[in-house]
Amino acid sequence: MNTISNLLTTPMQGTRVDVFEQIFLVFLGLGALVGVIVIAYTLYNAYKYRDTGEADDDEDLPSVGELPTGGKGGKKLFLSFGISAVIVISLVIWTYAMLLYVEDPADGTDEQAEALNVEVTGESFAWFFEYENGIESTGTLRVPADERIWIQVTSGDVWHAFGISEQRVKADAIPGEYDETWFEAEEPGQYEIECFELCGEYHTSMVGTLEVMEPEKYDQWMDDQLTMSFTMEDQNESPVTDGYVLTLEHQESDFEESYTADQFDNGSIEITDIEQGGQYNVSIEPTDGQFEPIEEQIDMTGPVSETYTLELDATESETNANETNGGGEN
Ligand SMILES: [Cu+2]
Repeated sequence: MNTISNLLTTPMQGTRVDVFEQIFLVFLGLGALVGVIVIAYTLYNAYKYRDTGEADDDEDLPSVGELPTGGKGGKKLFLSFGISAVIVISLVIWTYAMLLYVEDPADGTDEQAEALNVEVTGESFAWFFEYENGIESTGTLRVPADERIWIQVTSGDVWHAFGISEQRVKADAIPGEYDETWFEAEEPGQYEIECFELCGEYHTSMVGTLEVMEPEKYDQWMDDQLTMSFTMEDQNESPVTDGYVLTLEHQESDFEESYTADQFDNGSIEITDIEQGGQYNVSIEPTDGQFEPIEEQIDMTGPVSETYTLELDATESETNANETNGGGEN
């Protein structure tokens, strides 16, 4: 009883694994206790009222056909029913509170908005993950350890069910709907993701991996995903080191940066200060009119590596040639 009152008064916390383990242990402990008491009391009475072969002159001895009145004017009966009722009602309330916590541990706070949110899509027969920053991954969900992760689960075709048994996670994946749940993995490592809804021929192979990483390693991985590499080449595939400026503009945020040719290393640049995936406009402008400008759109869902061929502008180079010639003549 003491354990239950403690559990009732302490604020809810912990992972799903903790919660379900606590519920299991409390039910196991109380069930075992009640079992021991009932069996011990039965054995005690069986021994006490055993047939000794001698007639007993105990007045309390019930006779055949007599209804039991309950010992001591019904006190025993009242007490046992009373205690049982208290135990059962406490268990119901406590379990219900625990399950409410599992349903919504954020409890109206904006904790969820600040947490790591990942959209999970099941589509025959694989799992696809999209982070809030637009980075995508197929088959493997990478998350930092010791952090609450919220997932919004949906399906691209038929009904599936997303589940990670070791993290006590399960959510329906239904087209057009989002089923939201959360988990918090304490131990770095790999855990199996399975589909728990018979969805077709390759249902059993619809598996994935939850990779729980040390937070620093996760940050490093995410930084690597948010990296763009650009290389400028001429028609002969030799690096171009001069005469252009590259502008990178994010369509959904105010990120806009320009990189001049001298910021490139032998015609290549690696841009690592990007914080958002998604749609980017890339434009490469010649600084002295030597090349054709390039306009491109990039949908960043992971590390980007692009090579652009800078074509000599035919008209410009002719003009340049004429100008140079003209200059020479003068
Ligand atoms: Cu499935």
